[in-house]
Amino acid sequence: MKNWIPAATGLVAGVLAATVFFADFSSGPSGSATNENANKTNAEKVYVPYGEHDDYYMLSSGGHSGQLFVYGVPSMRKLRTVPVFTPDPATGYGFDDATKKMLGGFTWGDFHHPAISETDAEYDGKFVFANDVANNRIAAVDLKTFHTADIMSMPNMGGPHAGTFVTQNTEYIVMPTRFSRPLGGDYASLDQFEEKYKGIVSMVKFDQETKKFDLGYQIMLPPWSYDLSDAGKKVSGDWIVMTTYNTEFATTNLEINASQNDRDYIVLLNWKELEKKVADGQFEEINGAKVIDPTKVKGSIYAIPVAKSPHGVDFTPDGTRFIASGKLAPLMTVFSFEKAMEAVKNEDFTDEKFGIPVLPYDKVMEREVDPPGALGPLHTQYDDKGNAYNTMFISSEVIKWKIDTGEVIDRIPVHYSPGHSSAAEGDTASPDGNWLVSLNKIAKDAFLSVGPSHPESMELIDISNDKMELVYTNPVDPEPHYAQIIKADKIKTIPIYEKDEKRPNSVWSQEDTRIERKGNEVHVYGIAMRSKFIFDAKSKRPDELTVKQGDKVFIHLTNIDLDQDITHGFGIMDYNLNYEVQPGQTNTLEFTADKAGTFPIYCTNFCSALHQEMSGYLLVEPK
Ligand code: CUK
Ligand code: CUA
Repeated sequence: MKNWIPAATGLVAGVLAATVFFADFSSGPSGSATNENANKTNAEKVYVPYGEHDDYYMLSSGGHSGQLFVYGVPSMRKLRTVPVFTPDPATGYGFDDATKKMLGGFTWGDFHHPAISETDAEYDGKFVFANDVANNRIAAVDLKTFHTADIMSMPNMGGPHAGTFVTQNTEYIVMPTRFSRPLGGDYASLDQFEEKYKGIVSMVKFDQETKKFDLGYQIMLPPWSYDLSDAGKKVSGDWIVMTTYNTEFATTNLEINASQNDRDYIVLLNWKELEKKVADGQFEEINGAKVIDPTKVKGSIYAIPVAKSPHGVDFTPDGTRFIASGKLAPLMTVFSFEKAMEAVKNEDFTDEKFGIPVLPYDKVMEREVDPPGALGPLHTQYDDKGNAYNTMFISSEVIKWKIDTGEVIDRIPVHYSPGHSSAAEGDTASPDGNWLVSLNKIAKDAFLSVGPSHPESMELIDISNDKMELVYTNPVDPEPHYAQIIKADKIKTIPIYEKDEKRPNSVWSQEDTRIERKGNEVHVYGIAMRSKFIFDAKSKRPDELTVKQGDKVFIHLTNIDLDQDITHGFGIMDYNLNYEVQPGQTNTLEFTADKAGTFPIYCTNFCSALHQEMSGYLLVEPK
């Protein structure tokens, strides 16, 4: 997306000059009597006193940090970075065995779109799913612990940018690819683009009991380059929509070559019918995936023309319409789901591409919304009063308009170049309609300078009245794309990991601690507690671990402090190792003691007044 900033610079600068605008902390009473924010200043609206908590969690993409950023709304205070696709020394994520295995050797990821699990088209607060555009991975974070529960690599993909979206009961997590690519990433000359390169949609299952992913099936599509997608709700609950931006089959200079056609397509597909076809055996097994090919398996997949190079497409809360954002065409296009179904039923097709029937634009399209001077619409969010909110990347504003009539109700400048915005409960069948956060790519001089690269920004907008009001601006690390805002009481975290004597490798009493040697493997069954490590209580020095150079060492550590917030860390000097055990948790660290010498071990997480004393030694006898 950054590559179209240069073309837009003039416009951005123009808007900048015209609308230097800061959050007004002194504004007086406003709004209706029913609005609980009425009669509050902007500063009061975001102020959450000590001891009280925010009304919402905002689960935000951490972009190419690969992590999940967690905020409170309306305070906009950052609560935590949850490591997902990238190792994190602060929590030892990617250092202990289980998380290291989950990361599969990758040291970065590109997480764009969080999707909270849903029940009946409402966020249920159980899990949040994430896409790694860079390495074709999908992750699930358990919202009981805010720990990543599973990561799966998906074959045949070319960057699942167009995910992550869930169907309305989390039957599937949908992951369409951005880049077209030969299946399996095999070699094929770019001259064979149209015939050999494919777009793939992965339909991923997640078992909430075992907390494991399973690749349900994949859909093979033409190399049109898929962008943002969404799953239907209620009447449209069996359907998925996706935008495409390269129906030109450009293989170089996409900036120009993929922007030639006046229309690209929206792909509309019925995941439930396709699921049945897969169950009927109508698939090919390719690189371990069940792949459906629309040139061989007819029906269930359709294309609708849309204004050139669209970006996002989003179903309305009632599921009766979907709204595409033009990106290059300054339009929001409202499509009728009912009319699309009529065209499908009557086989009212204008054309067929790669076995995919094309529906007539003028019959399925209900309205084009084109506010004067608005440029670069990207994504749509909703409130509880039938309004849509669009971010305008180039004209740097959020536009509020009535879905039913297309009437523009209000426009507000944001600073600057918003990608997504996120409304409270905004992707559900019942958005809350009080807050919207604009996720801006450029902050310019809004904050103290930290050098040539400035922070990005999040701007909190009060949308509870007809007129939108900007109430707060927050700097953020690079680079949130999308975020979802969920009512805080829907997320039920656990205070500690329950004691479980049957858990493999766990030790719960000092007498059971021990060091066992099997050939050149050394297994430590140890305890972390305030304020000591116990590797072997019977030893002269229970916190000493002596091994031989070349030994494979496994440190199984259980934190027996069953008190909330008493986490212990475990760092080994010069070994580049650190991991943590949260209250009641057991984690294993595996490493080869390849360096001989004397290495202090210490608790890295402050845990008591005697935290400094919580230490020991690793002694590695030379060969
Ligand atoms: S994309 Cu970044 S602003 Cu990855 Cu959701 Cu539209
Ligand atoms: Cu345990 Cu610090």
